[in-house]
Amino acid sequence: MMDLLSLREAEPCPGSAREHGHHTAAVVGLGLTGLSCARFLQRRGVSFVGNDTRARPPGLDCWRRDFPEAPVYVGGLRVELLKQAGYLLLSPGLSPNEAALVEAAAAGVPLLGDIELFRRHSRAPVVAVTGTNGKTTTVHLLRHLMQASGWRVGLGGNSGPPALDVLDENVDLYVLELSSFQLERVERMGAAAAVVLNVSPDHLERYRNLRHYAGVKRRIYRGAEVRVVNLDDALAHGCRCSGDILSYSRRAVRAAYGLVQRSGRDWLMRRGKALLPVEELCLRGPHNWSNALAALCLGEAVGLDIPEVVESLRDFRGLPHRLQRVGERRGVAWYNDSKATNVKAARVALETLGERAPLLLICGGLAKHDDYGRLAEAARGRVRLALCLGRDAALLEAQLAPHTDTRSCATMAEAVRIAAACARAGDTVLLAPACSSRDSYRDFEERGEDFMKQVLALPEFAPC
Ligand code: UMA
Repeated sequence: MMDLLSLREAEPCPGSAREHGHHTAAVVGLGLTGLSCARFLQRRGVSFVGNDTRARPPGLDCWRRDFPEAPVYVGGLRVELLKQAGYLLLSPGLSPNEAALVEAAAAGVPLLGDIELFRRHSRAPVVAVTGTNGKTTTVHLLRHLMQASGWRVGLGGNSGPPALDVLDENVDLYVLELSSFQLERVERMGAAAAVVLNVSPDHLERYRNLRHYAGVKRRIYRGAEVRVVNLDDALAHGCRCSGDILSYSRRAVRAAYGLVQRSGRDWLMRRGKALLPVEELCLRGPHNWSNALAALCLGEAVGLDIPEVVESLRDFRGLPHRLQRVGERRGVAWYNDSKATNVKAARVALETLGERAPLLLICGGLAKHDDYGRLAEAARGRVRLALCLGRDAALLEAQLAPHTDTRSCATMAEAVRIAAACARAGDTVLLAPACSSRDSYRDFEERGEDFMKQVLALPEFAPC
């Protein structure tokens, strides 16, 4: 039988599962990842089937158009089909506790993810980044720095494009953003450099507790040549793995990279030497300075000349929907942090922007297994009015009401209208939902775009 797991063979061999009328691979989940797995298998001439629990998964039409030869089954997992496959390629959103998957695994069918496949087939070094918050900013910043130095960089993973879609690009280095869901199915990442940026409660519907979630994140360090370590977050770096360590911290002086105060200004610092004042970065807030320190460590770990590229930090403008300054209207600043989908991220936004101005907060959506009392704590003394939206608006209102005025809004348009009417010169209006967008939107990006659309349509609005 061909080496099913390495999949380096293009053709099925005599005696293979395919010859017996079975399929080599079963792609489970017809979302973005499932489609990227199918493209990968098709490029290599491996036969496959598709299966999804949903009656109309988002990738179904695309599957039927692009892989007409590959049978597809929707509306439930087919345990007999899965047990006959050579291996399963699971999408990250699917819990491995699904009964059919447990049964297939018990029958000896390997359960892989797209990242494991990527790892086995990539021919360039990989930098791997995970963390509850800041992953996307860090990977884009790292790519920006590497490109400024002439490196060809393939970027993919959790914030897209799916990793397997960038696998065949001609690059010097891959930078992968990885979620805990993706890391569940990775045995040994073997990255050139890896980091867990931070760990705070998220996805606790899938994990037993925070320690379990943190442990899954730290799988990213397995086999790493250099472990980049955030000394400010104990949950992020406790790991008994081999490999060199490169550390950063906003506090500890013993870290290789950190912050230092010189003449009343905070500077990014490398081994005691000041690099750049943080106020010259477009990225705002201490959490983003941490992300910048992580990107510098990762760059150094793979051979980037940091003093040479440090100037390029200045022109990295950040990413949409992440504490993005939208513009100003009648002396009121407007920010879009739709990506703040959990309490920790929303707290960071409140702490960062609430330093300087009273806030009007737009929040809500689909609440997570999170401590919304902690959001209320951060709102106290900072938020003048909270406008609560979405399915769990009442839950957020109940938590916030002891600390600030609250209003419930039916739509984003209504929230923006009320915020515009109530804001006074010197205030800041901030969208930081602390909730998933999935009750009303496709994703946080669609939610952020809706917010921006409403805001940009306000009379006299001056965009950035
Ligand atoms: N689903 C089913 N039945 C199935 C398969 C999936 O109900 O048979 C559901 C899942 O439970 C989930 C949804 O469908 O609610 C999407 O799951 P998926 O695995 O099909 O998702 P993809 O479309 O492949 O997108 C995934 C990542 N999504 C998740 O991990 C949930 C995307 O990250 C990622 O961009 C994409 O792969 C490419 O790598 C998004 C995300 O929300 C941004 N990630 C989470 C996060 O950042 O917190 C982890």
